[in-house]
Amino acid sequence: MPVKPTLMQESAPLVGIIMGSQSDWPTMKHAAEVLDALGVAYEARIVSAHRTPDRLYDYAGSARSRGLKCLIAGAGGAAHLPGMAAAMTPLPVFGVPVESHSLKGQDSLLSIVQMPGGVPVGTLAIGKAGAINAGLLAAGVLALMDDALAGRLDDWRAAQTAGVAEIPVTATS
Ligand code: RP5
Repeated sequence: MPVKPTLMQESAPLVGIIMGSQSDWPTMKHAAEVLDALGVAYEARIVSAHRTPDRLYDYAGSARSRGLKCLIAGAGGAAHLPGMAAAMTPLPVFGVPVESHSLKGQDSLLSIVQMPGGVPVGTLAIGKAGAINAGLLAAGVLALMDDALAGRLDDWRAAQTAGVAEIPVTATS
């Protein structure tokens, strides 16, 4: 099966999307899609706290100096990635608990959310909703300093509101 590479954007990335495994991408791609829709430059990388600790050290340690403004980190199971990233960068880190097979992501959620005071990870919902909202939060942070992006975010929210029907319908099969 042909492999579709992650979208590479022209401008320098402002958001780093990292995940512990290729298997996290079907979840984390939803954060990328939100950033694409809002015109926010990002990069996506597989960086495992357990399997590639040196890559994590290099990535998180250089994130700010490379111009990134925040990180979105997704992992499942014993999900140390967001917390370890937060330990090594002062950038805001948004953690996405990826749904695991055995415990349905409750393990991921608890291992990401229970950070000690002083090393924050802004933890989102388990799975797709969390990834989408991490993308929106990252965009919201950047929009504080970018009026054009703030306008695009307003438009995105208005479109979402306009897309909600007032009257429910029964689907025909
Ligand atoms: C974690 O282990 C990853 O974030 C992933 O969610 C989980 C399973 O990884 P794979 O065994 O599918 O590579 O580190």
